[in-house]
Amino acid sequence: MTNLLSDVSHRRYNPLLGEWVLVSPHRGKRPWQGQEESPDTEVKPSYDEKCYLCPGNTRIGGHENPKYDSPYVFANDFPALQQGGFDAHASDEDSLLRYNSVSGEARVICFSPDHSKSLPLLTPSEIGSVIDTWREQEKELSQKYAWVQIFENKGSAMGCSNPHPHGQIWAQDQLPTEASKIDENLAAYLKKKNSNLLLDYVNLELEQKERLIDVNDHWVTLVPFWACWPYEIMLLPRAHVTSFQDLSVEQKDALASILKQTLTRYDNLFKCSFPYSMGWRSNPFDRDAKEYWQLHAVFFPPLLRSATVKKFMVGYEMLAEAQRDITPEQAALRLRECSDKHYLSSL
Ligand code: H2U
Repeated sequence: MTNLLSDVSHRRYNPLLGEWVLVSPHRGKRPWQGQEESPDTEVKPSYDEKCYLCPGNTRIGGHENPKYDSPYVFANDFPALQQGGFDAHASDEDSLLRYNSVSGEARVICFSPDHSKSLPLLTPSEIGSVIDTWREQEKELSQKYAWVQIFENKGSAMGCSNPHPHGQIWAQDQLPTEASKIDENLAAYLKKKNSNLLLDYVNLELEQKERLIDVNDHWVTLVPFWACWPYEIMLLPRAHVTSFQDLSVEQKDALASILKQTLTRYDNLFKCSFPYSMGWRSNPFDRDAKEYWQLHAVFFPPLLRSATVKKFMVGYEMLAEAQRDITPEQAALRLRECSDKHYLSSL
């Protein structure tokens, strides 16, 4: 079937979001005279005195970072979410001018004290410490909030404001829009098939093999059948795991290892520090959702043909439906063919 889909326009269905994506494989050959990005190939110093996130430096709001030597978390100095919300009733549900209050927190996590690193350049044990921090943060914030969003914007092409290796954690008292759609679709699948959608999906991909990138005893990275972004990736556990709280030591170590392996392939694809927005989705914490949920991460990188040519989600995508050029199968093949030894390690 995917042979047939490799050269003709077609639509694919994303069962998590309940949305379609238009796939146009033949468009990869069109010329490009538009904007080009500056690839991030700069080798940075281990410490930058001007960086707001380096150990010992003063942040923009006047707070001083400790001289940390492992992942360091602080409350975002410009939080998008505030604790307590505001003291007013939500608007009438039928109103065209609908609103409600929201309460939450936003934190920043520095992955490493070393300014020159990124996740794939850390050792598996250092990545393991980042995973431990994600788990601790999730544990604490899930006591208070329904949704804990762990994410990373990497590279200026994805709006990252600082080159120091870091991510963010936002938590809020109600499910945000994407999480709500996914929760509904996963619950509906369980009701209809008496099965867990993402466990069924990972098993199907392990059988078909066409969209896999890396596989180990506990985890799989793949380009989802319904991917929108050219080199979009999904990282899935092979067993039923609903949040970071469920991870065994073996699963955590295997996660550090597959993150390093697949993110190294990303950097090797265009020989640059590969930009992306990535994020984890754990089960919501305000309901009994464990049976139908499955912990997973998604990576949305903007680059399309080279380190300088980016995919724009504009016109048709903003007005009608997401669209992609190369097929997910072609993207997975290209990533599989990249070495898992980082190009900088041989310089
Ligand atoms: P991004 O690179 O994804 O923008 O994340 C960096 C975050 O760090 C951003 O949300 C925060 C910004 O508000 N920040 C501080 O809280 N303090 C600072 O001194 C610099 C940046």
